[in-house]
Order: sequence, then structure tokens, then C-alpha cells
Amino acid sequence: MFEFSLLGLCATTLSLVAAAPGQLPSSSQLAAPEIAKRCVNSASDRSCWGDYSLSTDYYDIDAVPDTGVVREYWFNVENGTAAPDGIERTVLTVNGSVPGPTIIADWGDTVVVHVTNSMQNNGTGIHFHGVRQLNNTQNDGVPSITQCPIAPGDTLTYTWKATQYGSSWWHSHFYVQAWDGVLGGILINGPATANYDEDLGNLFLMDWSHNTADQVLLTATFSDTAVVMPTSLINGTNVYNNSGVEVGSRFETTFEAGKKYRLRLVNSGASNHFRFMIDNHTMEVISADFVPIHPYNTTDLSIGAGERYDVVVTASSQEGGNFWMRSIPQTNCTKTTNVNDVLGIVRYTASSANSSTAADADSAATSLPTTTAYAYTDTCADEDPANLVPYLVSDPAVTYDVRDDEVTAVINGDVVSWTMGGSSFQVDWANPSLQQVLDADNSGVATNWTADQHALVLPNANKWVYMYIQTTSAQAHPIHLHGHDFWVLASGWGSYATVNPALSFTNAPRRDVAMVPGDGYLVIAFLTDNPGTWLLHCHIAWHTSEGFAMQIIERESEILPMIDEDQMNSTCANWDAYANIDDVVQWDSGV
Ligand SMILES: *[C@@H]1O[C@H](CO)[C@@H](O)[C@H](O)[C@H]1NC(C)=O
Ligand SMILES: *[C@@H]1O[C@H](CO)[C@@H](O)[C@H](O)[C@H]1NC(C)=O
Ligand SMILES: *[C@@H]1O[C@H](CO)[C@@H](O)[C@H](O)[C@H]1NC(C)=O
Ligand SMILES: *[C@@H]1O[C@H](CO)[C@@H](O)[C@H](O)[C@H]1NC(C)=O
Ligand SMILES: *[C@@H]1O[C@H](CO)[C@@H](O)[C@H](O)[C@H]1NC(C)=O
Ligand SMILES: *[C@@H]1O[C@H](CO)[C@@H](O)[C@H](O)[C@H]1NC(C)=O
Ligand SMILES: *[C@@H]1O[C@H](CO)[C@@H](O)[C@H](O)[C@H]1NC(C)=O
Ligand SMILES: *[C@@H]1O[C@H](CO)[C@@H](O)[C@H](O)[C@H]1NC(C)=O
Ligand SMILES: *[C@@H]1O[C@H](CO)[C@@H](O)[C@H](O)[C@H]1NC(C)=O
Ligand SMILES: *[C@@H]1O[C@H](CO)[C@@H](O)[C@H](O)[C@H]1NC(C)=O
Ligand SMILES: *[C@@H]1O[C@H](CO)[C@@H](O)[C@H](O)[C@H]1NC(C)=O
Ligand SMILES: *[C@@H]1O[C@H](CO)[C@@H](O)[C@H](O)[C@H]1NC(C)=O
Ligand SMILES: [Cu+2]
Repeated sequence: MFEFSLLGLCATTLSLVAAAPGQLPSSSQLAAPEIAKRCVNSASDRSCWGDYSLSTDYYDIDAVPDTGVVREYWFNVENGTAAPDGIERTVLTVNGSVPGPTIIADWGDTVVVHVTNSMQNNGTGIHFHGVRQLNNTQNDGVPSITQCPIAPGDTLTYTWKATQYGSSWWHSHFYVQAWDGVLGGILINGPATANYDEDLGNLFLMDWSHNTADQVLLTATFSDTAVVMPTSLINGTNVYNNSGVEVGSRFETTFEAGKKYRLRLVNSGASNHFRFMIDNHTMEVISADFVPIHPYNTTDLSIGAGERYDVVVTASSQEGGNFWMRSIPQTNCTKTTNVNDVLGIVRYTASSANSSTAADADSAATSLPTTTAYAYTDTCADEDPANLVPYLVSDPAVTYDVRDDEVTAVINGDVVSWTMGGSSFQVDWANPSLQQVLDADNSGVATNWTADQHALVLPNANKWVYMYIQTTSAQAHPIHLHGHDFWVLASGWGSYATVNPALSFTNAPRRDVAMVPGDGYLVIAFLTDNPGTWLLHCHIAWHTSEGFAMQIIERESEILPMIDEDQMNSTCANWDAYANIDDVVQWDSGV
């Protein structure tokens, strides 16, 4: 196992020579004349990255760094108990904690993750959210799409290259297991569009129930009851008012006046949409998902399930010494009983807090903040697209090659099911799409995708695909595409056909999750530049399980040579054996 340092260390070392973080360059390497020209990443110039930079086209595999460094992790998925907010319940952990270990790498490294399923009663599969997986669909970690579930007792190894840099998370894509705790951070060091002194790492914002996600899903789906989440956590912790007794503890972090801190916000929740802020502190937003943007300042930030934003917060000298950090569930699309008590604390170090006496300083170190929230509008709309301007310009074609789709909400009696383009998604754990593609290629008999498998088959390379996602229900939905960033050409309230909005083709926001507003539309574009089987779905946990998904079968004829069939077959054989013996019943969508 490697030892990692979270701070700028990796960045600075790598920019000198292509050496592993923490490994000092030899004097001969430093003496080489061409190395002297290289840009050095430091607190005062985060845009530097050795021979690479913010202008490097990270979609071009030949342009991105190839460090030769391998980051290897061993994840053990287990069943246990924990009390993140002071209320003990069953949780599923990776290496004993929620969140599990953070994957830390430098841009251009290779990441290897060995996942062992040590649970008794569930399969699993780990998805590396937002990671492009170029020519690497088998490592996307989605049971029913790219693999069979990993059976109890089995181990599967995922390997992928960090061609992008920035912040994300990994999570189980089996059933609703992620929201029982099978999740953790991804942090890829690279250049940034604003300077900062310290990288505080990923900060998870997550709604939390005292029942297992499995129980919540059953209620949501079969009793026609809207899910009400009792509370939410900040980085895996919060207090809870347990019938008048406050239990649990709050997330706290320490600022030193004069320093700038980078926070990597991740909404890892099942359904809540959050508005994040730190009282009396403006945030400078530097990236949306894995896409660095031109920085903009805001006092509050809207973040949907699956979305990420990196922010730089300046700790100026403030009287009082401590401030509330807030993750406020947005009632516009979220049902929660705890809107105002999802709080963390930012404390200034005694030496830097502007307090005139030692007693003031002591009290600042322990007392609760008394600060007030910034005013905000309660909505689940994404950040203003005018602010989400990618640093690296990469524009879509003005005309499309393929145009698809529509989504509507359908409620059948007691059972909630969602449809996209008329079908409620239903795929089979034991027969993943990728396996079907291999079978078709091996046998020469094409797969006939069923309506429930909702496959958008895209055989041609480098074509522009436009999708119009329209919802006629009041709820907003975070839409996530695997294997690609997409361009957000338009979004808004009302009917797309009626509004007929202008599409934005000039440096539009680009990312891997975007909100379709309630009773509204989202228009996205992506390029068929990555052969594979890729899921497109609503990231609200219950909706994915209830069939709000479809899949893209991209450039099928190129997939076979990149597949490790032994690995595919062995995972499936172990799953079949387990599923037969234990009579596993799949009732959800399969994703
Ligand atoms: C996780 O646990 C495994 C043993 O189950 C251990 O080998 C590995 O080093 C741990 N990984 C991390 C990142 O803690
Ligand atoms: C976790 O353990 C509980 C209690 O033994 C059991 O009921 C449950 O099925 C287990 N869950 C998984 C996913 O193995
Ligand atoms: C997963 O485990 C939960 C208990 O933790 C159980 O209720 C559920 O049925 C299991 N699901 C599958 C598909 O095995
Ligand atoms: C992807 O794989 C195909 C077939 O193996 C190969 O021809 C192509 O060059 C690869 N593309 C990249 C970007 O690696
Ligand atoms: C949140 O928790 C993760 C995982 O334990 C950790 O890596 C990260 O540094 C924490 N974030 C902050 C801002 O403290
Ligand atoms: C805590 O819960 C109790 C009983 O449920 C209630 O009376 C009290 O007002 C709550 N306190 C706060 C601060 O919300
Ligand atoms: C925080 O901002 C409010 C409103 O601008 C101001 O009244 C207050 O003095 C500030 N508090 C601190 C500790 O800076
Ligand atoms: C954001 O605010 C900080 C502090 O006032 C300032 O230094 C920075 O230049 C601002 N950034 C932008 C993009 O306006
Ligand atoms: C501390 O606060 C006082 C009064 O608000 C102010 O005059 C002084 O400049 C502050 N000191 C620093 C170091 O910010
Ligand atoms: C959400 O906000 C929008 C705009 O303010 C409003 O039109 C819509 O009715 C709200 N939806 C819900 C469910 O509150
Ligand atoms: C798909 O349908 C065609 C035409 O109906 C048929 O010839 C073919 O055998 C089917 N393929 C499979 C894999 O079922
Ligand atoms: C994997 O299984 C398929 C049947 O599903 C078979 O056609 C193929 O030959 C197997 N591949 C290997 C490498 O064993
Ligand atoms: Cu949804």
C-alpha cells in the first residue's frame, strides 16, 4: 500500500520530474536542461503542471500525461454497524468506514482497485463516477451493464487510467447499496484555475436515514409514499435531535487566517439536493464535476445528487473565530425533516482568530458559532450556466447526427416506475449488456435489445448525439451519463417543444451530471468517442432502481478486442453459483 499526502506535495514533486509523489527527483534529473523549463505547481501558481497545463486537451489520450505510476488499492466491502449521527444502524462499509478510503492519484497515473465482497447477502460492483474509462468499458463497474455482480467471497480487480483530473467519488452500483455506505472519494491531483494554500480534500454532503436504503426503497416503491429523509450528514457526521437529546457530533475544520483552502464538494446523497455555504465566506468555484472552469465567486452553491464542485475559500481575519458551514436540503425537490440542522463548524486557529484576549480564543475553540446564513433562493436548478464556463474550450457541432428522447413519470397503482422514451428500464444482473455484445460478436448473431433494455444503439464513430430530456412531473432529477462528459445545450422550466429555447454552442457547461428541472427540460450533447456499453440515468437512488435509466451501446464492433473475457466469465460464473444456491430474486431495475 502506498502512503499518500493530501496536500500540494504530489503536485509539486510531479511537476519537476515524472516521479511518484514523495519521491525526490535525483540531481541528474534536475540538472537536465529541458526540465528547467517546466512549470512548477505551487501555492502561488496552481495552473502549472510540469509539461502539461489547464490548456492540455484531456479528451485526447495522446496529449495527457503518462506517469507510469500505479496506485493500488484493496477494498473490502463489509456489513457492520455505525452511528454517523449518533443513532446506530446497519451500514455497509469499505475497509470499516463510511466514507471508505479516498482514491488519490496524480493526473496520468493508473489506478488499480481490488474489490472483495465480504458481505453475506448482496452482490456488489464499484463504479468510478465521472471517470471516462476511454476504451475501458469493462472497468465501469455497473452490474447488468458492464459486469455480473461480484458474489459474496469473490474479488474483482478494476484498472483505469486517470486521464482527467479533479474531484469525484466511487460508489457501489448494485441495488441501493451505495447509500448504506459503499462510497468514497476520488481525488486526482492536477492543475487548477485558482490558487490555494491547502487542499482539504473531498467533503461529502449526504442525506441519511435511520433505516437501511434497502428498506427506504421498498417503502418508496411499494407504498406510494414520498421518501422523507430524516437528516443529512457533512463528511459522514452530524448531530441528531433524538427526542430532545442531541446525539452525534458535527464536522469541524480549522482555518488559519490569511490562508486559502480548497474544498472538493461531492453530493453523495440518495435524493437530497443541497445548498452549501460557509457563513461570512465567499467561495471561489473552480470546477464543475471533472471540468475546470473560469473561477467565479458565490456565497451559496446549488449541488444535485452525483454532482461535484471544487471551491477555494479564503480565510480572512474574522472576529469571533467560528462560523457555521451549512448544507441546506432544498425543499423545492427534497423531502426532509431536517432543513436547518445540517451544519458543520469552521474554527479559526486561536493564533489567527482576531480575538483580543486568551479567554476569547479559548471560547472560540469550543463554543458554537452564532453566525447567520446568507440569503438564498430555495431551488433545485443548477448553478447559472453563464458561470459554468469550461477553461478548456471544446465545442459540439451545431447539427446533430442522432437525436433522442423523452422522459415521463408513470405511477402504476402502488408501484412506482419511471419510464424514459416509453420504457421502464429492466436489465439482468446475470446477463450484462457487455456479455450480450460479446456473445453477439462471437456468434455472429446480433442482439435484439428488448424495449425494457432501452438500448440506444450508436454504431458510428465521432457522431454528435443530442438528447432532449423532458419531465412532466414537478420533481427535478439529476441526469448522469457514464463514459463521457456531456455538453449542456439548454435547460429550463416548461415544455421544450413550447419554449423552443436557443441552444448554446459556444463553450457551454460540460460535465457528467446535470439537473432536469421539475416540469422542465434538459438538452445535452455528447460525442460517440468511446466504444462501450454505458448507462444514462437519474442519480436519485430510488429512481434508478425504479427504472429511470437507459443505456447506450456505442460502437459495438470495436468493443470485443478490448474485453478480458476470462474475467467477465469468472465473475458471472461465481455470481450464478451464488444466486442459484441463495435463490437471489432481482426485483429492481438491475442498476
Ligand atoms: C483495506 O483493507 C485491506 C484488508 O482488508 C488492506 O489490505 C488495505 O490496505 C486497506 N486499504 C486501505 C486504503 O486502507
Ligand atoms: C448484514 O447483516 C444483517 C444481520 O446479520 C443481515 O440481516 C443482512 O442481510 C446483511 N446484509 C448484507 C448485505 O449482507
Ligand atoms: C441486499 O441486502 C439487504 C440487507 O442488507 C437485503 O434486504 C436485500 O434483499 C439484499 N439484496 C439482494 C439483491 O440480495
Ligand atoms: C481503442 O481501441 C481500439 C481497438 O483496440 C484502438 O484501435 C484504438 O486506437 C483505441 N483508442 C484509444 C484512444 O486508445
Ligand atoms: C472528509 O472525509 C474524507 C474521508 O475520510 C477525508 O479524506 C477528507 O479529508 C474529509 N474532508 C475534510 C474537508 O476534512
Ligand atoms: C428536539 O426534539 C424535541 C422532541 O422531539 C422537541 O421538543 C425540540 O423542540 C427539538 N429541539 C430542537 C432544537 O429542534
Ligand atoms: C458576518 O456577516 C454579517 C453580515 O454581513 C456581519 O453582520 C457580521 O459582523 C459578520 N461576522 C463576522 C464574525 O465577521
Ligand atoms: C473572488 O473573491 C476573492 C476575494 O474577494 C478575490 O480575491 C477573487 O479575485 C474573486 N474571484 C473572482 C473570480 O471574482
Ligand atoms: C481585529 O479587529 C479589529 C476590530 O474589529 C480591527 O480593527 C483589526 O484590524 C482586526 N485585526 C486583524 C488582524 O484583522
Ligand atoms: C420549484 O421552483 C420552481 C421555480 O420557483 C417552481 O416553479 C416549482 O413549482 C417548484 N417546485 C416545487 C415542487 O416546489
Ligand atoms: C434477432 O432477430 C432476428 C430477426 O427477427 C433473428 O433472425 C435473430 O436470430 C435474433 N437474434 C437473437 C440473438 O435472438
Ligand atoms: C466466456 O463465456 C462465453 C459464453 O457466455 C463463451 O462463448 C466464451 O468462449 C467464454 N470465454 C472464455 C475466454 O472462456
Ligand atoms: Cu429522478
